[in-house]
Amino acid sequence: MTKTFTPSRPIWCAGCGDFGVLHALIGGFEELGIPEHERFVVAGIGCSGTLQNNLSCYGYHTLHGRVLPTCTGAKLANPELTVVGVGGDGDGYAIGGGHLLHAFKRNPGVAYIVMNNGTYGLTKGQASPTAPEGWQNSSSKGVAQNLEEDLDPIMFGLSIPGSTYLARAYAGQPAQLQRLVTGALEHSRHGHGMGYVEVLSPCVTYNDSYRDWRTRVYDIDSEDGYDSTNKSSAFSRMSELRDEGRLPLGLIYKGTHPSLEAVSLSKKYKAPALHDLENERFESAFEEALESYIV
Ligand SMILES: Cc1ncc(C[n+]2csc(CCOP(=O)(O)OP(=O)(O)O)c2C)c(N)n1
Ligand code: SF4
Ligand SMILES: [Mg+2]
Repeated sequence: MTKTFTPSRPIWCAGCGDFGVLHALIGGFEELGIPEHERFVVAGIGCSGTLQNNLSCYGYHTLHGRVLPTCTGAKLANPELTVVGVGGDGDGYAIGGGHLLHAFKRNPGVAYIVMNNGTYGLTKGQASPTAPEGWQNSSSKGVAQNLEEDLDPIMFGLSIPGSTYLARAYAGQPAQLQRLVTGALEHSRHGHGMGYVEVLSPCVTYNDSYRDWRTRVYDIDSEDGYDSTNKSSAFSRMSELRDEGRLPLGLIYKGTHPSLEAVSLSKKYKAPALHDLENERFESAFEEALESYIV
């Protein structure tokens, strides 16, 4: 690397929950001693998708909804990188929803942090898949009431065999948020697969949910007898809490399943970035490939 850039200041509204997520991610990188050149942060489209500009890392602003396939490709190309996906609920659960399913199923060594504010913040407050039925944004006129039930992405993750780390945090509870984000980074870096954290991150401009969420959050980490290693009992408990209108926070599930890179990379199928480029065999193949483009 010959040039470094100073991270820019966030463009978010004062009070946006995404500030807390940025702080937790920086804290996690520092706590685990991950050097800047080994951090690769892939961001979605939306207010949340600007986060990678505000910390020291390699960053990539991907197409709307394509955070997870991009992260998966990067991890397979160079498993030595710490790959982190960041984005919004619109990005990850609407246009990117199909990719979320397959990422849970494939379990790549990627940390994925979703800033869920129940709305499309950047495009001025339309309902996202996590907006509750009957919701209407707090500021703009002409946006119709949401007629659909909200999606619970943690329950979605629990229903997919292969998912290994499912957590929910709240931007208004920074200590727990920090612990869960650092846990997801550790999980994904140490070959256990995808570390997923959904962060309830209020949009103060279009869905100022701080007061409502503060009264509804429920700390599963301190519930006696809760077993975060049992998927089916975790699913039933999440379902009960949903019926009671609660928002469970904490490490909801942590299990074991081989990571995508562990099952697909081997001595024979080596990650592209780990090939010895000085090797004469590759040098001639590279020259040959380049020549094939000359007409
Ligand atoms: C293919 C495509 N479709 C639509 C858009 C318009 N668009 C920009 S951001 C966004 C939604 C952002 O919502 P979310 O992911 O929740 O992020 P937030 O702004 O709330 O952080 C949409 C629909 C786009 N940029 N690209
Ligand atoms: S519009 Fe909402 S999501 Fe976007 S920066 Fe402002 S508070 Fe955050
Ligand atoms: Mg959003």
